[in-house]
Amino acid sequence: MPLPIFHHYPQSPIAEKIRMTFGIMGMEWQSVHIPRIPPKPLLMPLTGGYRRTPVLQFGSDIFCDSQSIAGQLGLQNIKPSAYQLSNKALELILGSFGETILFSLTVRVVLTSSMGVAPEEFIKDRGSLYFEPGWTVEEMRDSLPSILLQLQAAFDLINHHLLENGPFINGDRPSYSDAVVQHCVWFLCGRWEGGNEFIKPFDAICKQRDLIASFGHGTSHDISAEQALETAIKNPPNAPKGINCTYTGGLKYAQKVKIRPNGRTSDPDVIGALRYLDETLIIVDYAHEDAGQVAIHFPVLGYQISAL
Ligand SMILES: N[C@@H](CCC(=O)N[C@@H](CS)C(=O)NCC(=O)O)C(=O)O
Repeated sequence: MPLPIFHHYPQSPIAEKIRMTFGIMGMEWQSVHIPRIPPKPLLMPLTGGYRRTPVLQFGSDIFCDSQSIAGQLGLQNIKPSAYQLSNKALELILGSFGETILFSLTVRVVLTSSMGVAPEEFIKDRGSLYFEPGWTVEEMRDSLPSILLQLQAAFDLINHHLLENGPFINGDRPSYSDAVVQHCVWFLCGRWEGGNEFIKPFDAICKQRDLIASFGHGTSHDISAEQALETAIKNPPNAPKGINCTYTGGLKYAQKVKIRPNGRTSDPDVIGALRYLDETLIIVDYAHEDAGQVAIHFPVLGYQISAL
Protein backbone atom coordinates (compact mmCIF):
# COMPACT_ATOMS: atom_id res chain seq x y z
CA MET A 1 0.00 0.00 0.00
CA PRO A 2 1.44 3.43 -0.95
CA LEU A 3 2.08 6.05 1.75
CA PRO A 4 -1.00 7.98 2.91
CA ILE A 5 -1.76 11.18 1.05
CA PHE A 6 -2.68 14.26 3.04
CA HIS A 7 -4.72 16.96 1.26
CA HIS A 8 -4.22 20.28 3.04
CA TYR A 9 -2.80 23.80 2.90
CA PRO A 10 -0.13 25.21 5.23
CA GLN A 11 -2.36 27.82 6.93
CA SER A 12 -5.11 25.38 7.93
CA PRO A 13 -5.23 24.88 11.73
CA ILE A 14 -7.19 21.61 11.54
CA ALA A 15 -4.59 20.33 9.08
CA GLU A 16 -1.93 21.49 11.54
CA LYS A 17 -3.54 19.26 14.19
CA ILE A 18 -2.97 16.27 11.91
CA ARG A 19 0.52 17.42 10.85
CA MET A 20 1.40 17.63 14.56
CA THR A 21 0.04 14.10 15.00
CA PHE A 22 2.23 12.91 12.11
CA GLY A 23 5.15 14.49 13.98
CA ILE A 24 4.25 12.73 17.24
CA MET A 25 4.11 9.44 15.29
CA GLY A 26 7.28 10.19 13.30
CA MET A 27 5.19 9.26 10.29
CA GLU A 28 6.07 9.37 6.59
CA TRP A 29 3.34 10.80 4.33
CA GLN A 30 2.65 12.35 0.96
CA SER A 31 1.47 15.92 0.73
CA VAL A 32 -0.96 17.51 -1.73
CA HIS A 33 -1.65 21.22 -1.37
CA ILE A 34 -5.28 22.15 -2.05
CA PRO A 35 -6.80 25.63 -2.56
CA ARG A 36 -7.91 27.58 0.55
CA ILE A 37 -11.30 28.35 -0.93
CA PRO A 38 -13.41 26.55 -3.55
CA PRO A 39 -13.30 25.61 -6.35
CA LYS A 40 -11.29 22.47 -5.52
CA PRO A 41 -11.79 20.48 -8.73
CA LEU A 42 -9.01 17.96 -8.05
CA LEU A 43 -10.23 17.16 -4.52
CA MET A 44 -14.00 16.91 -5.07
CA PRO A 45 -13.80 13.69 -7.18
CA LEU A 46 -12.29 11.99 -4.11
CA THR A 47 -14.58 13.46 -1.46
CA GLY A 48 -17.93 13.47 -3.25
CA GLY A 49 -18.11 17.25 -2.81
CA TYR A 50 -16.89 17.55 0.81
CA ARG A 51 -14.87 20.77 0.67
CA ARG A 52 -13.29 21.09 4.08
CA THR A 53 -9.64 20.71 4.99
CA PRO A 54 -7.95 18.34 5.73
CA VAL A 55 -8.64 15.03 3.97
CA LEU A 56 -6.53 11.88 4.29
CA GLN A 57 -6.31 9.30 1.52
CA PHE A 58 -5.18 5.68 1.82
CA GLY A 59 -5.42 4.34 -1.74
CA SER A 60 -9.09 4.88 -2.57
CA ASP A 61 -10.22 5.10 1.07
CA ILE A 62 -10.87 8.76 1.76
CA PHE A 63 -11.08 10.06 5.33
CA CYS A 64 -13.05 13.29 5.67
CA ASP A 65 -12.94 15.26 8.94
CA SER A 66 -10.09 15.18 11.46
CA GLN A 67 -12.06 12.85 13.77
CA SER A 68 -12.22 10.10 11.15
CA ILE A 69 -8.57 10.81 10.24
CA ALA A 70 -7.61 10.47 13.92
CA GLY A 71 -9.61 7.24 14.17
CA GLN A 72 -7.70 5.82 11.21
CA LEU A 73 -4.30 7.02 12.46
CA GLY A 74 -5.04 5.30 15.77
CA LEU A 75 -5.32 2.01 13.86
CA GLN A 76 -1.95 2.36 12.13
CA ASN A 77 0.63 -0.12 13.29
CA ILE A 78 3.26 2.57 13.83
CA LYS A 79 5.32 3.21 16.95
CA PRO A 80 5.01 5.71 18.53
CA SER A 81 1.26 5.55 17.94
CA ALA A 82 -1.26 8.39 17.57
CA TYR A 83 -2.68 7.21 20.91
CA GLN A 84 -2.99 3.98 22.85
CA LEU A 85 -6.04 2.08 21.63
CA SER A 86 -7.16 1.57 25.23
CA ASN A 87 -7.42 5.35 25.41
CA LYS A 88 -9.21 5.87 22.09
CA ALA A 89 -12.51 7.06 23.55
CA LEU A 90 -10.93 9.77 25.71
CA GLU A 91 -8.69 10.89 22.85
CA LEU A 92 -11.66 11.31 20.50
CA ILE A 93 -13.87 12.85 23.19
CA LEU A 94 -11.17 15.44 23.73
CA GLY A 95 -11.05 15.79 19.93
CA SER A 96 -14.73 16.62 20.01
CA PHE A 97 -14.24 19.22 22.77
CA GLY A 98 -11.33 20.54 20.70
CA GLU A 99 -13.56 21.15 17.71
CA THR A 100 -16.85 22.26 19.24
CA ILE A 101 -15.41 24.43 22.03
CA LEU A 102 -11.73 25.22 21.63
CA PHE A 103 -11.51 25.53 17.86
CA SER A 104 -14.86 27.26 17.39
CA LEU A 105 -13.91 29.93 19.97
CA THR A 106 -10.44 30.31 18.48
CA VAL A 107 -11.72 30.63 14.92
CA ARG A 108 -14.13 33.37 16.06
CA VAL A 109 -11.29 35.34 17.65
CA VAL A 110 -9.07 34.96 14.58
CA LEU A 111 -11.77 35.74 12.01
CA THR A 112 -13.22 38.66 13.97
CA SER A 113 -9.80 40.23 14.42
CA SER A 114 -9.02 39.85 10.71
CA MET A 115 -12.24 41.50 9.51
CA GLY A 116 -11.29 44.52 7.42
CA VAL A 117 -7.77 43.07 6.96
CA ALA A 118 -8.19 39.65 5.29
CA PRO A 119 -9.74 39.53 1.78
CA GLU A 120 -13.50 40.02 1.98
CA GLU A 121 -14.11 36.90 -0.15
CA PHE A 122 -12.21 34.79 2.42
CA ILE A 123 -14.12 36.21 5.41
CA LYS A 124 -17.43 35.70 3.58
CA ASP A 125 -16.56 32.08 2.81
CA ARG A 126 -15.44 31.25 6.35
CA GLY A 127 -18.35 33.18 7.91
CA SER A 128 -20.69 30.91 5.92
CA LEU A 129 -19.02 27.86 7.50
CA TYR A 130 -18.55 28.95 11.10
CA PHE A 131 -21.11 31.66 11.94
CA GLU A 132 -24.89 31.73 12.10
CA PRO A 133 -26.56 32.77 8.82
CA GLY A 134 -27.13 36.56 8.83
CA TRP A 135 -24.10 37.32 11.06
CA THR A 136 -22.79 40.89 11.07
CA VAL A 137 -19.33 42.34 11.66
CA GLU A 138 -20.70 44.50 14.54
CA GLU A 139 -22.20 41.47 16.27
CA MET A 140 -18.92 39.58 15.99
CA ARG A 141 -16.89 42.53 17.31
CA ASP A 142 -19.32 43.15 20.20
CA SER A 143 -19.19 39.53 21.30
CA LEU A 144 -15.39 39.24 21.16
CA PRO A 145 -14.76 39.89 24.92
CA SER A 146 -17.28 37.20 25.85
CA ILE A 147 -15.69 34.75 23.38
CA LEU A 148 -12.27 35.47 24.91
CA LEU A 149 -13.62 34.87 28.43
CA GLN A 150 -14.87 31.46 27.26
CA LEU A 151 -11.59 30.66 25.56
CA GLN A 152 -9.73 31.59 28.74
CA ALA A 153 -12.00 29.19 30.66
CA ALA A 154 -11.31 26.36 28.21
CA PHE A 155 -7.54 26.92 28.34
CA ASP A 156 -7.69 27.10 32.13
CA LEU A 157 -9.29 23.63 32.33
CA ILE A 158 -6.62 22.15 30.08
CA ASN A 159 -3.81 23.97 31.87
CA HIS A 160 -5.07 22.61 35.18
CA HIS A 161 -5.06 19.06 33.80
CA LEU A 162 -1.53 19.49 32.42
CA LEU A 163 -0.21 20.93 35.70
CA GLU A 164 -1.54 17.89 37.55
CA ASN A 165 -0.79 15.21 34.96
CA GLY A 166 1.58 16.68 32.33
CA PRO A 167 3.68 17.53 30.53
CA PHE A 168 1.36 15.86 27.97
CA ILE A 169 -2.37 15.16 28.25
CA ASN A 170 -1.45 11.50 28.89
CA GLY A 171 1.46 12.19 31.22
CA ASP A 172 4.79 11.25 29.65
CA ARG A 173 3.38 10.02 26.36
CA PRO A 174 2.58 12.57 23.62
CA SER A 175 -0.56 11.77 21.59
CA TYR A 176 -3.26 13.12 19.30
CA SER A 177 -4.94 14.89 22.22
CA ASP A 178 -1.90 17.18 22.62
CA ALA A 179 -2.30 18.18 18.98
CA VAL A 180 -6.00 18.83 19.68
CA VAL A 181 -4.99 21.52 22.17
CA GLN A 182 -1.91 22.83 20.42
CA HIS A 183 -3.34 23.42 16.93
CA CYS A 184 -5.61 26.01 18.54
CA VAL A 185 -2.66 27.63 20.31
CA TRP A 186 -0.77 27.60 16.97
CA PHE A 187 -3.73 29.23 15.22
CA LEU A 188 -4.40 31.80 17.94
CA CYS A 189 -0.77 32.88 18.28
CA GLY A 190 -0.02 32.75 14.56
CA ARG A 191 -3.04 34.71 13.40
CA TRP A 192 -4.02 37.04 16.25
CA GLU A 193 -1.64 39.67 17.53
CA GLY A 194 -2.89 39.22 21.10
CA GLY A 195 -2.38 35.43 21.04
CA ASN A 196 0.99 35.13 22.78
CA GLU A 197 -0.03 37.48 25.62
CA PHE A 198 -3.30 35.62 26.00
CA ILE A 199 -1.75 32.18 26.52
CA LYS A 200 1.21 33.41 28.63
CA PRO A 201 -0.49 32.79 32.02
CA PHE A 202 -1.02 29.12 31.07
CA ASP A 203 2.43 27.78 31.91
CA ALA A 204 1.70 24.13 31.32
CA ILE A 205 0.11 24.82 27.92
CA CYS A 206 3.19 26.88 26.95
CA LYS A 207 5.47 24.00 27.98
CA GLN A 208 3.32 21.52 26.03
CA ARG A 209 3.53 23.92 23.05
CA ASP A 210 7.35 23.77 22.98
CA LEU A 211 7.39 19.99 23.36
CA ILE A 212 4.89 19.40 20.57
CA ALA A 213 6.69 21.87 18.27
CA SER A 214 9.90 19.88 18.82
CA PHE A 215 8.35 16.78 17.15
CA GLY A 216 7.82 18.61 13.85
CA HIS A 217 5.52 17.09 11.24
CA GLY A 218 7.14 13.73 10.39
CA THR A 219 8.55 13.28 6.87
CA SER A 220 6.52 14.48 3.91
CA HIS A 221 6.95 14.18 0.15
CA ASP A 222 5.12 16.56 -2.17
CA ILE A 223 3.04 14.97 -4.91
CA SER A 224 0.55 16.47 -7.34
CA ALA A 225 -3.23 16.29 -7.00
CA GLU A 226 -3.26 14.34 -10.29
CA GLN A 227 -0.97 11.68 -8.75
CA ALA A 228 -3.38 11.40 -5.81
CA LEU A 229 -6.26 10.80 -8.22
CA GLU A 230 -4.21 8.15 -10.04
CA THR A 231 -3.53 6.40 -6.72
CA ALA A 232 -7.28 6.25 -6.06
CA ILE A 233 -7.94 4.82 -9.52
CA LYS A 234 -5.28 2.12 -9.12
CA ASN A 235 -6.27 0.85 -5.64
CA PRO A 236 -9.69 -0.60 -4.79
CA PRO A 237 -11.22 0.50 -1.45
CA ASN A 238 -10.33 -1.55 1.64
CA ALA A 239 -13.19 -0.28 3.81
CA PRO A 240 -15.50 -2.79 5.51
CA LYS A 241 -19.09 -3.33 4.33
CA GLY A 242 -22.35 -3.78 6.23
CA ILE A 243 -24.44 -2.39 9.07
CA ASN A 244 -22.89 -2.93 12.44
CA CYS A 245 -24.94 -1.08 15.06
CA THR A 246 -28.21 -1.66 16.89
CA TYR A 247 -29.90 1.65 16.15
CA THR A 248 -29.55 2.38 12.42
CA GLY A 249 -31.73 5.46 12.05
CA GLY A 250 -33.69 3.44 9.44
CA LEU A 251 -30.70 3.37 7.10
CA LYS A 252 -30.14 0.31 4.93
CA TYR A 253 -27.05 -1.14 3.30
CA ALA A 254 -26.40 0.18 -0.24
CA GLN A 255 -29.14 2.80 -0.13
CA LYS A 256 -28.44 6.38 -1.17
CA VAL A 257 -27.65 8.67 1.74
CA LYS A 258 -26.90 12.34 2.24
CA ILE A 259 -24.20 13.51 4.67
CA ARG A 260 -23.49 17.08 5.80
CA PRO A 261 -21.91 18.75 8.83
CA ASN A 262 -24.23 19.87 11.65
CA GLY A 263 -25.45 23.44 11.55
CA ARG A 264 -26.83 25.73 8.87
CA THR A 265 -23.59 26.02 6.96
CA SER A 266 -22.83 26.52 3.28
CA ASP A 267 -21.23 23.05 3.02
CA PRO A 268 -22.47 20.98 0.09
CA ASP A 269 -24.15 17.62 0.73
CA VAL A 270 -22.18 14.46 0.04
CA ILE A 271 -24.35 11.82 -1.62
CA GLY A 272 -23.26 8.20 -1.88
CA ALA A 273 -24.37 4.59 -1.39
CA LEU A 274 -24.20 3.39 2.21
CA ARG A 275 -21.32 0.93 2.44
CA TYR A 276 -20.78 0.69 6.19
CA LEU A 277 -22.31 2.04 9.37
CA ASP A 278 -21.40 1.47 13.00
CA GLU A 279 -21.89 3.59 16.12
CA THR A 280 -19.09 6.03 15.28
CA LEU A 281 -18.33 5.70 11.58
CA ILE A 282 -20.20 5.97 8.28
CA ILE A 283 -18.68 5.03 4.92
CA VAL A 284 -20.25 5.67 1.52
CA ASP A 285 -19.33 4.34 -1.92
CA TYR A 286 -18.91 7.02 -4.52
CA ALA A 287 -17.68 6.97 -8.11
CA HIS A 288 -16.22 9.73 -10.27
CA GLU A 289 -14.51 9.39 -13.63
CA ASP A 290 -11.39 11.20 -12.33
CA ALA A 291 -11.02 9.08 -9.17
CA GLY A 292 -12.73 5.79 -9.97
CA GLN A 293 -14.54 4.01 -7.16
CA VAL A 294 -13.81 5.47 -3.72
CA ALA A 295 -15.01 4.76 -0.16
CA ILE A 296 -15.55 8.01 1.76
CA HIS A 297 -15.33 7.81 5.56
CA PHE A 298 -17.05 10.29 7.93
CA PRO A 299 -17.45 10.33 11.69
CA VAL A 300 -21.08 9.99 12.83
CA LEU A 301 -20.67 12.62 15.57
CA GLY A 302 -21.00 16.10 14.12
CA TYR A 303 -22.85 15.08 10.94
CA GLN A 304 -26.46 15.02 9.73
CA ILE A 305 -27.00 11.70 7.97
CA SER A 306 -30.24 10.93 6.17
CA ALA A 307 -31.69 8.59 3.55
CA LEU A 308 -32.42 10.11 0.17
N1 LIG B 1 -14.96 19.09 11.28
C1 LIG B 1 -13.91 19.33 10.36
C2 LIG B 1 -13.67 20.84 10.27
C3 LIG B 1 -12.63 21.17 9.24
C4 LIG B 1 -12.56 22.65 8.94
O1 LIG B 1 -13.48 23.44 9.25
N2 LIG B 1 -11.45 23.04 8.32
C5 LIG B 1 -11.29 24.38 7.83
C6 LIG B 1 -9.81 24.69 7.64
S1 LIG B 1 -8.95 24.67 9.14
C7 LIG B 1 -11.93 24.47 6.47
O2 LIG B 1 -12.33 23.47 5.93
N3 LIG B 1 -12.03 25.63 5.89
C8 LIG B 1 -12.61 25.74 4.59
C9 LIG B 1 -11.78 25.13 3.49
O3 LIG B 1 -10.62 24.72 3.68
O4 LIG B 1 -12.30 25.12 2.36
C10 LIG B 1 -12.64 18.59 10.81
O5 LIG B 1 -12.48 18.34 12.00
O6 LIG B 1 -11.83 18.21 9.95
